[in-house]
Amino acid sequence: MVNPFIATSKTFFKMPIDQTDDKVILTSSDGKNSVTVLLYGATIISWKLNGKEQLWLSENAKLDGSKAVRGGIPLVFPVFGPPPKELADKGFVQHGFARVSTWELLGATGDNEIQLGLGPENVSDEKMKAAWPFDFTLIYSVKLDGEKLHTKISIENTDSKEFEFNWLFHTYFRINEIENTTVKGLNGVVVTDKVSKSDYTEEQDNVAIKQEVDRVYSSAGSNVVIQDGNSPLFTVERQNLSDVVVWNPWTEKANGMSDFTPKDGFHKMLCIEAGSVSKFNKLAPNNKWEASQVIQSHKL
Ligand code: TA6
Repeated sequence: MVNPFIATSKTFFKMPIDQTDDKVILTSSDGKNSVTVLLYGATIISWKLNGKEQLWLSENAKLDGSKAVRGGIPLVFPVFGPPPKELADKGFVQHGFARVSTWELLGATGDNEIQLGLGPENVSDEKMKAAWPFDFTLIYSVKLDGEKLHTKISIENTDSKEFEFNWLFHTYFRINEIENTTVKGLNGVVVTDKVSKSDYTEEQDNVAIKQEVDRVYSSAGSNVVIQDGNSPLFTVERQNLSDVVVWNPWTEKANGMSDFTPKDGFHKMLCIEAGSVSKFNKLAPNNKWEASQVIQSHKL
């Protein structure tokens, strides 16, 4: 059951909110900043500051509910990456059902924040629901705050049995040029590198991206900063999200994804993904788990 005690969309908005049948747009009172959320997957598909897009979205990202959105901020729950075999055998897909289910707009909870909800009744994929048969309530909050975007998740176990899960914000940042881009704040962090198929400790203060990168930085410390040369582009602040995934598909993998266009678009995007994915989180009945990320743009 989705929490019924949330302000309904009839709540008075101090910031304009426009809702169509498949998306909701929250605009700042000065009209300069906005965030667009597709109800499918509660996927943020646009975040604009002074009219300037901050996120990367593939030119042929599917926005019709036919598949997970290629870009923006897809949501990963209850499993990150390829599912364990016992789930895969039952039809569970990579990154779970949150990003491929249609969420409910619950309404505004302040003058610049909206909430969306997901429960088992919203998961249309019956195989996935049967493979992960738990009662739960997800409440997702999206808040515009000047040059910052706050995204917070609350996961409640409304079942009588404990369940375990991963959570991740799969954020596609729009950058100027990948060859000039580095990531600061990961030195000294243990890495599971899916490309080199090795584990190591990051030694670079400024991690450069010069080829396909697909790494889970576990228990990363402080904030992570995406830099263009010596200039900060974005700061990613995490609460209760110990891990950071760094992903750029580069040429071959970009060519292999039909919904990734333009094919050289990997030069203009970098995924820095705040999550809790290096191990499963256990949640007992009637307990809640909350986490958030605050992304700040310095591209103004
Ligand atoms: O977050 C990195 C990752 O797990 C990569 O391994 C790559 O698969 C990426 O997610 C995109 O996954 P998707 O299922 O959206 O194609």
